[in-house]
Amino acid sequence: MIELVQAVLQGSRRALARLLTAVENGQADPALAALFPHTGRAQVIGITGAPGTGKSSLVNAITKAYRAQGLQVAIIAVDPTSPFTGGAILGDRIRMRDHAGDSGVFIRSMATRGSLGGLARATRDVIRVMDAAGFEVILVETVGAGQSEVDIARAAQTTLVIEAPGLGDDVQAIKAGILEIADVLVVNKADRPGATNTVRALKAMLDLGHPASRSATTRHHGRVMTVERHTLDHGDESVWIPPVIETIATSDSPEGSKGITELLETIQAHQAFLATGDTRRKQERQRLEIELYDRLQHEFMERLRRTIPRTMFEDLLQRIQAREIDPQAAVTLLLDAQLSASEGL
Ligand SMILES: Nc1nc2c(ncn2[C@@H]2O[C@H](COP(=O)(O)OP(=O)(O)O)[C@@H](O)[C@H]2O)c(=O)[nH]1
Ligand SMILES: [Mg+2]
Repeated sequence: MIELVQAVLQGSRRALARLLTAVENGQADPALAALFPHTGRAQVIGITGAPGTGKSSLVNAITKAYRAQGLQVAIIAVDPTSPFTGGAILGDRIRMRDHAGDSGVFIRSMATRGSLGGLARATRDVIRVMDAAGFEVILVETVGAGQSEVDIARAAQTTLVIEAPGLGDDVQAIKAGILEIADVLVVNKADRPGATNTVRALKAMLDLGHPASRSATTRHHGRVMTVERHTLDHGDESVWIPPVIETIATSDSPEGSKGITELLETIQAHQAFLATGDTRRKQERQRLEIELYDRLQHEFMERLRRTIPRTMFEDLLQRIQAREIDPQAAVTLLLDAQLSASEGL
């Protein structure tokens, strides 16, 4: 394992692929511990949104743009709805042939094999390994549908939420929770009719979410930039208001691709915003806090399952249903049993 870690740190792509497989199988804890001091350098960008909005196409376009700047890019495509060889991921693989033979691009697809929570944990680990392997930019594509995707997106420093016109009721696809995690809102397929309406609807939703934004927002070339909030209850803390960017991710439309440069500049602006004062450190701390509790909870339940016989759970359930004890009392009994079992070890 130590040799594998060394090889990954020295940039071996083959070692990286092998280690990632071990990570996904949950067999790489010592390697992850050894790599951890080498993490925290990469720019992690989450790309989330409903299926078909053009996330993979955008990832492709963004990757090209970063490669043109000479940056090494890792891509993680997370699709919880897809079995391991599922259609979406297969499609992505084909699209990613664009980058075949470029050692500055590394692509990894992930699909759920167990719980969605397990997928979120594995994704965080994969991000770390790629970070330690020296990738400057890590793009994480997730299907924005539920809480777990939100958790995955939270692993990113900058989260792009992708919308597209013509996918049903304008912004209906965007749920409030998804909007909350957006640092940048992207209306892709700007070549399609209805894009302007989608932009307008998103901006209206943003104004609702950030009541102070209308008055306090400074506009720079028509774009919403970082603002100072001047309301009494918020002090004068600097706030990021998510800009809305229009893009065309595919280059085969008559107009060619559009908005990619602006999107990269906006991501850069958000990273610069994070770099001001304490923001990045606070954001990372919050991220680590969520992760710590998540891992603790998971590990604790695992230990409980390992030490307490299945029959005890079933017996307790029966007694609860028979109204002999209440659920909280059962929890106390389980915790006591766990405690005495671990003391007996
Ligand atoms: N017209 C148009 N089509 C696009 C654009 N971006 C992506 N598409 C197409 O939309 C479909 C879904 O794109 P994909 O990137 O797979 O979406 P994902 O499911 O969000 O990853 C594909 O057929 C793309 O070629 C765009 O900007 N304009
Ligand atoms: Mg996709």
